[in-house]
Amino acid sequence: MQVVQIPGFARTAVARENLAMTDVTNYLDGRTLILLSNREPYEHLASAEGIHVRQPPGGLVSALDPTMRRTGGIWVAWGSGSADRETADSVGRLGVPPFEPTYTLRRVWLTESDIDGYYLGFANSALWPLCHLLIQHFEFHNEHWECYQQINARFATAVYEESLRARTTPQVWVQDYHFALVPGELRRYAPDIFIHHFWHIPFPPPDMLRLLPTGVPAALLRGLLGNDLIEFHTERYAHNFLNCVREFVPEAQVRGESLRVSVDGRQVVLGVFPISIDVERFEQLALSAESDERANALRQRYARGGRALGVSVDRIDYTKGIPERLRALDRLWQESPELRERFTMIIVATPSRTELTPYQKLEAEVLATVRDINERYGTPDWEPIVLVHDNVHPELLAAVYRAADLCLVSSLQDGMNLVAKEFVASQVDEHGVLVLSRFAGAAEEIDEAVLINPFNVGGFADGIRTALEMDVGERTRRMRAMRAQLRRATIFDWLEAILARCADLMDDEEALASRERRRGFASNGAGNGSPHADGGAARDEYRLGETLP
Ligand code: ADQ
Repeated sequence: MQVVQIPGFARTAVARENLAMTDVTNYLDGRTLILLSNREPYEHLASAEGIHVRQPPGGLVSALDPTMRRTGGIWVAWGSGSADRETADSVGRLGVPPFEPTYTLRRVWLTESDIDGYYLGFANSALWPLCHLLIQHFEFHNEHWECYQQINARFATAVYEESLRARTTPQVWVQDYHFALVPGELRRYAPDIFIHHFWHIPFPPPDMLRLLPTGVPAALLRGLLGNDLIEFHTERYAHNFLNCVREFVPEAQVRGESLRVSVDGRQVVLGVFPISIDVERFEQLALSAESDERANALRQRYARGGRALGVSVDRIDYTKGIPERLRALDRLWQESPELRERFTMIIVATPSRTELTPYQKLEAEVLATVRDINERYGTPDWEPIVLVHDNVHPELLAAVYRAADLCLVSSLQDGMNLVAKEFVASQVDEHGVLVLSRFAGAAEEIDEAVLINPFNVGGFADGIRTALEMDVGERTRRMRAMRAQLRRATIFDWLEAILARCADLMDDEEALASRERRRGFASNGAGNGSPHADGGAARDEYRLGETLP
């Protein structure tokens, strides 16, 4: 087996490591971080030239990979690459990064039918639409739910096995809606382990969960209540979660004002941690000479003669409001003919979850609507919408964001929306306006954007007009304020805030356990001088549950 190194791969990885980031390892205090996510940080792919390794794009991997490399943790994920089995041992383990291993990747194998039921089925056809309040796309099949339970149990077992191998006390961090049942399952094997969970998408109000068959909402919530800490982007999502617990988990006591739940004699804490991006990386990409050249070329081609340039970047997903955006543009050019030829829109849209019918229909609709708009309004000199129907590398994205005078984010619902933040970080010339859906988590955080409601076509078109007509002074003032705000809240600040909160909670737990032990020793006649009576000794003695079920 030969593994080919992709040019630039190692360089990119090392460059990221060198970026200024707070050393969050302090907060782990020697513990082993076990991370669980659906997507893996390194994927091996077979090709004619041999086996390639690839780091899937995305903010989460680029923020967590350096942390894992420094701390030597364990990352558990679905082994999705075509050559993943050949590059791992018989259990699915391998050292990563592949050319300079510092931590362990544990791959979990899924069959086609597992993926259909757990990932495409329950996670993406039931939970995803419900969490985004888009019930017209909601589909429930009992076999998908059963598969989701089985696969969650399989991942929980893998995490548990890895926790037994960890050299120091493990701390488990679960990512997202693919794994709602993992914390509860893991807690059964390992009652004392510290588990926390980041929920990347909105958490819905109880009426949405009520669309699931009886018993399913309670099972999902009990699974999540296996955590010690659950992290959301916004306070609204945290309160929705608490309202769901009130409604579906009668044995739990909810304390809304302190964002806590008491259940099974344990405390579950909720926290609000809005995710962000690697701001410095986007800024550097946008400032590079290549970006400068690309941005100029883009403006010359699409924004010459005083034309404005708009951009949008999304996966083709019905939550992102792409048809609504196209309707608003259509309305704008219909009602304001003077804006035709004055403004070109670059829409970067990458296919996503193409196995699912709603996604196939949406893609076809987007392509047809763009064609129709271009035919109706286009002139020999002007193409209203330039569709980049592809995945674009971050260097090019940064240049497009930099070149643009406005960025349209029109999500119908969105946990946060990182595109809004990437645009702001890349706006090094400070001339762009962010037109942002009030239903994206980002709208609760970013001041100075032009907020729109994507369901209101006329209002959305007015928002675009406002952005186009905004004078330079106002644009610069707003962008400068957004950039200053973003620099104070990067993905590394997010990571640090979460790990710091975990450290505080673990200290509290250890102090409590230590007090209880002291009480126990006292009643057993053991003195306070016992080596087992302090928190440090408790940590050395840490034991997980006895056996796997
Ligand atoms: P997503 O739904 O994927 O994430 P988003 O936050 O916008 O949504 O992140 C998408 C990422 O993919 C961005 O980094 C963007 O640059 C990139 N991307 C999109 N289209 C691309 C293209 N055509 N080419 C290249 N890159 C592209 C989920 C939740 C969000 C939440 C994030 C993080 O749905 O609400 O913000 O997780 O928690």
